[in-house]
Amino acid sequence: DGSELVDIENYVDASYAKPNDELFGIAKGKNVIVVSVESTQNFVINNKVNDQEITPFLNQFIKESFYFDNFYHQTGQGKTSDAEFLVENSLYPLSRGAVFFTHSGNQFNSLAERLQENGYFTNAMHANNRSFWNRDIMYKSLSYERFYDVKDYDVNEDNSVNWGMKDIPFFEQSVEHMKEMKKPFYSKLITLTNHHPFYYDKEDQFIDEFNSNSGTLNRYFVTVRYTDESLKRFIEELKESGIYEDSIIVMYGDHYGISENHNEAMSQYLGKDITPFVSTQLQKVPFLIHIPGTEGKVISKVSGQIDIRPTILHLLGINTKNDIQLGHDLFSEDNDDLAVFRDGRFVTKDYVYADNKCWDKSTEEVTDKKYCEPYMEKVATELEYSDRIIYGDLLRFFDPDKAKK
Ligand code: GP9
Ligand code: MN
Repeated sequence: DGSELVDIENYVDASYAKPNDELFGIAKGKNVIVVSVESTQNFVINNKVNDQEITPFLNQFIKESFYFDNFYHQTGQGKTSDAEFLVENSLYPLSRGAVFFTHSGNQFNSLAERLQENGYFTNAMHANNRSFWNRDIMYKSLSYERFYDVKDYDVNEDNSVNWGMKDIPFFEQSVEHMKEMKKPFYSKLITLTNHHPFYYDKEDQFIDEFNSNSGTLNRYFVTVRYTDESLKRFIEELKESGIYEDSIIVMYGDHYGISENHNEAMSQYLGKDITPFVSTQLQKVPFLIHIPGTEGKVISKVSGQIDIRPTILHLLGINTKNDIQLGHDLFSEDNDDLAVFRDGRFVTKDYVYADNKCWDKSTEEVTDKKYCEPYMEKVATELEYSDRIIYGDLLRFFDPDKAKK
């Protein structure tokens, strides 16, 4: 009957982050282009390998954007699909399995649904089989009107590598589709080339491999560099087509690319031991929002993928006061400076909770647990509420119109 929702609604109400007056609605009516950048971790940003820049384009583009340098992925076993879930619903994915498979029949109040209500043509673009991660089913529940899948792209042996279509032709052909779209549109594009095991063609190699005992990490730099190049071309093509000026562009890394199996090589690259603290910091992924006509800025609040939905909606001038969401508008003064991982680790302004220990960010060493304790209950409550919503399909009882009254 929905009585299970009462505690959750109260919790969400109490943690509502009021939009920033200056930015609320600044991008009203613009197209929304969201790029899920495969396996891209934040340590490659403004960094080098063999003295060569790994992401020369992104290093430039973040200067023209709002760039969040303390932003974490919050995914579990559902990987890319979990990131999509976080962005759409501002809820956590599940601790086991992929919610895209297990709960695709649930009712959701997704980002796409809110945009569709506001006159947007909502679509996803990804040159893979449409049933991968159960997307064909889940995208319907998430209110995507159209899924441009592998069949909508001209894919052949020449323009494929590793998992499928290369990112450069993918973006080229995606812009062709965008030109035909009804405006304003919301497109989510998912890249593919920088995916484990990070295979690439010689012709797409712009920097040298790293030299360690992990071929995976060695190649990773090369494929990240390739994806960076593809993003550069994408932006150029958006500019040529005139879409750029009418769009906000959001890019986020979906999850880690380099697992803990490569700690020895990673330690060689970073020049330090991979402690549980460092492992947690390695879960930072790039996140940026580009708004035409707005100057760039680095925002260092602690944040995560769960915060994307309210942040975007408020930029578009769409209220989320009555929505059931667990993230916070990152431009709000009320933001909580907290990132909760699906596995229970968390990051605050000054501390990291990992391996059942509390770590001081300034020393990178273990400190007294009492510093992390004030957050523990909140972290557990949030994960618990999110699970309850999903397992109980509770949003079917939620009536936003009633909530408004
Ligand atoms: C597949 C792509 C990769 O379509 O999104 O998924 P991942 O293995 O990263 O979850
Ligand atoms: Mn992925």
